Amino acid sequence: MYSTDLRTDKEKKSADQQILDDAELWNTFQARIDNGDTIEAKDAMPKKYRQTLIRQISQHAHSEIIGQLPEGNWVTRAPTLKRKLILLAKIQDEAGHGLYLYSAAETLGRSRDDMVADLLSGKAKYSTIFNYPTPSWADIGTIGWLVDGAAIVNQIPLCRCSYGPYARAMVRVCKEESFHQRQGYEIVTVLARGSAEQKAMAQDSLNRFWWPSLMMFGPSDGASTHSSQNMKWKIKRHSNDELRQRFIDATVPQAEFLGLTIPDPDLKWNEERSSYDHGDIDWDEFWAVIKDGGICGKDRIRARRAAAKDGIWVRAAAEAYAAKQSAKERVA
Ligand code: FAQ
Repeated sequence: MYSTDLRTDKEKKSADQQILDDAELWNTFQARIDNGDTIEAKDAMPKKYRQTLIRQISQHAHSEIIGQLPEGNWVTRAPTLKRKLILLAKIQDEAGHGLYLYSAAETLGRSRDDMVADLLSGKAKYSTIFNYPTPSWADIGTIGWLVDGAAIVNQIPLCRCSYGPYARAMVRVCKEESFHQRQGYEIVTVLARGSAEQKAMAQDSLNRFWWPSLMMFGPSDGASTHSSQNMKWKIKRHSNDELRQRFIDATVPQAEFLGLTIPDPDLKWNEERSSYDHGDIDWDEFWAVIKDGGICGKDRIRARRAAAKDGIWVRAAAEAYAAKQSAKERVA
């Protein structure tokens, strides 16, 4: 229904002819990347570059859309009217991020309908973090603090990604994520400074979300299939482990400031590296959540399928309205 592929049919055909799959043309493309050029939608590009971007950007879009669900769980139960308004605004921001990202991916030639179909059929991935439940109000604070915090660390470098439409979308997304992170940290601060029960609620939430937040950065570098090529193409600017370490180093002092304990007995400041050493991440859990959807995967997809079904009449009405408008314009 919606398409932001900016190319005309003729341009699409000529870009197809130019798919840069032989070595010499890959080199030409690589030289542009090395030169710091920004690649735009109408530029010729290797098929693999296009495909990897469609994969990453659509997964990212799906994460933003599915990411509304754990927070949506608390809209009707937010403790005050002010908290409810802030939460609603944040969830709407996440929807907006999903839409910019689907639009950025569409410039590469895949329609939003097709990408959403992949999500609803269970074919497409989205971030594992959103398959964890949010049973307490503290989880809303922890999501802002840790999940948006991790998202910022991962996404700031994406503002300099080689693909222009993705990089530009990321600038606004990161500004909004920054507000989200602060509001989450503020919720956790209030709880950590509140009654013993409230502090325990904040600690329990940190205990449940710490390790899944570290998994958001993807598998360790040795197991990351896409990193090496994506770093050559400047889609990625830093490895998964580098960004994870950056997040840990920034977040540990924030937890200490609140008097909360990071649930990692092996966490230790390493003077030599000027960085924290940390315990082993349970990669079996990570891969199991990807494969089976973890605790909430089935519910998440069920909720999106219901939303797609309930929204059929809205999309039909929008299409009918658009058709009427363009008929009117033709007459005028
Ligand atoms: N979950 O080779 P790599 C947010 C997959 S947005 C599930 O290292 P890559 C906002 C990966 O797809 C959060 N799958 O992959 C918010 C690949 O599988 P494939 C989302 C994962 O792409 C806040 C395989 O593992 N952010 O939080 C995950 O080079 C609060 C091998 O991995 C983005 O999407 C995972 N965590 O690096 C919303 C940022 N990690 O496709 C609401 C953009 C890896 O080959 C509330 N994406 N996989 O079958 C990226 O930066 C990258 O795609 C990485 C993964 C770093 C996520």
